[in-house]
Amino acid sequence: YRFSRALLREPAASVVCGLRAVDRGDPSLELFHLEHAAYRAILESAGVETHLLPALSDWPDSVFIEDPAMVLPEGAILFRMAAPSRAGEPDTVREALQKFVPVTPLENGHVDGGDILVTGPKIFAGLSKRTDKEGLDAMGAIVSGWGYELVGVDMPEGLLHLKTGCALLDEETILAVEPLKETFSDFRVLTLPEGEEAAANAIRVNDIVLLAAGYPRTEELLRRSGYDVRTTKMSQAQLLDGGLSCLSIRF
Ligand code: CIR
Repeated sequence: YRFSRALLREPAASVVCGLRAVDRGDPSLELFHLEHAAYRAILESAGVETHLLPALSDWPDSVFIEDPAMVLPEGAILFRMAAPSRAGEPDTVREALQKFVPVTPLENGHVDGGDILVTGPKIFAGLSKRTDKEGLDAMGAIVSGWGYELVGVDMPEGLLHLKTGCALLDEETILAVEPLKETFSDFRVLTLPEGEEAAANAIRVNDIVLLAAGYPRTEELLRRSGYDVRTTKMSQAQLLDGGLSCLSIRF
């Protein structure tokens, strides 16, 4: 959770057509920009140098830049994305990543970055609607060569990605929804208060934990547990099932 850089993607006008499991109305582009800029400013204030990539109108969900690729100290992996309207996104981040790390493309199957939780030498990966066994086998072949163990997680109902339901708070602590608690039996698990499960997609960035605004009991739980919590409005990304982790690739 110590990061010096992050890649972000400016929201495109087409973000109003972004994917969503349940339609609660289109996001407002103007508000999306404002919330995105506030998020970027918080990352900067946490000591992260941010790189904002230009908007891509061909890819409505491209603002959720965490999904097409991931970065480990050893290199980046360019995923293959299962959602047809996102399939071209991995190619759009290749060049930016190559400036910092060697890039290895996934050969088979599908993985979305939102399904990957790196906790250290152990990497958890959700088997979701977006991430399949073939994808994890292909990813496992890459990361095992770098010394990581990849652990597949069967997903509880109703979560888009693994990290829709959990977040790493420090090397030994994970914030998680109740159904994922067992998965993290090697960790201290802070369970989301009932009714605030949507707050699970928090991010630890250097000294702070960033949480979406509007979840007072989760905020209190984290503060009582000793974390320096910052909150930020995520109303527009949330309309498209997006959370804090999705808006950047941190490394
Ligand atoms: C999608 O359905 O792909 C986007 N509307 C939301 C992606 C959220 N990404 C994430 O949780 N990592």
